[in-house]
Amino acid sequence: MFVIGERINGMFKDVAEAVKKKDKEVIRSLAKKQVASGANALDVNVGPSSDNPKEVMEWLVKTIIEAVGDVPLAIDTTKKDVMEAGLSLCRRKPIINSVNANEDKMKPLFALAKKYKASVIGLTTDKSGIPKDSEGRLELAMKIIASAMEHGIDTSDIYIDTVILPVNVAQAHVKEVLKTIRELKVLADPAPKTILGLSNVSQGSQAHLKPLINRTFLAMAIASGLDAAIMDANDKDLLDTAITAELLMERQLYCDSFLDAYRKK
Ligand code: THG
Repeated sequence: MFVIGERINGMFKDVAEAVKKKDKEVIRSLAKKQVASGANALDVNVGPSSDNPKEVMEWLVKTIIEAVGDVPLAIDTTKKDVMEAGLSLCRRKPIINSVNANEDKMKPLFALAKKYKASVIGLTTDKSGIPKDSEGRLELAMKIIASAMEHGIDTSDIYIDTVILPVNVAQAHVKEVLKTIRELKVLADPAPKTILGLSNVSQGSQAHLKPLINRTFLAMAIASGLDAAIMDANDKDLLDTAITAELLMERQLYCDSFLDAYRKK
């Protein structure tokens, strides 16, 4: 499982405050803690309320690199200039988070992916929003894969995000998302990687239920073939669940110390 830590996102109060006060220590310690917990990459999102998102992205990326230089970053923004500002500072192969299936979105961002040798997360959404079923999501996924190929991007550099919504308002979407992940693995050859913004699923649910919903859904998604997740890397039960689900799917050889063995790798 490729784990992208979700925590450096301006939607979290501590991050928004650190940005306002230019308090590097908060960001540095969030970066280090996620990596120590097992994050393979870190998501970086300036949050919804920033009025100078480009500067904030530059400050965040620089601060994170000071703390954990070798860790790949997922630059999480809808704005092209903010995206390029982040990508241009990355040392390790960055991840563009994200494009959707609109050609006017894909064209400039696939150009950036070539320029910075980045991987790309493709959301199965377009101008009409998020499809309600797996057929709609698959159609958009295939559009993204076809367009990537036209732009000379390898399918192995594409992560398809089948877009999970909060279960409290979009309950029927959950099984459609899982179905899309399963079908992507057989429909496209070579198959793209699949990814989810996991915590979306429990947004709006009661706080004590969120970790339970997250880890149950993650186990189901891994059983469906999920390769990567933007998630709470600091939640030890969640990571243990991911490791165990992968073990049960025979993605790792069994031994009694499988949790430690995975973390040592
Ligand atoms: N796909 C892709 N990128 C994404 C998402 C996605 N980036 C952003 C988001 N979705 C993933 N990151 C988060 C981070 C936090 C939460 C959800 C998704 C979250 N936070 C809690 C809440 O809002 O209830 C807690 C907030 C708090 O404690 O202040 O749920 O889907 N490609």
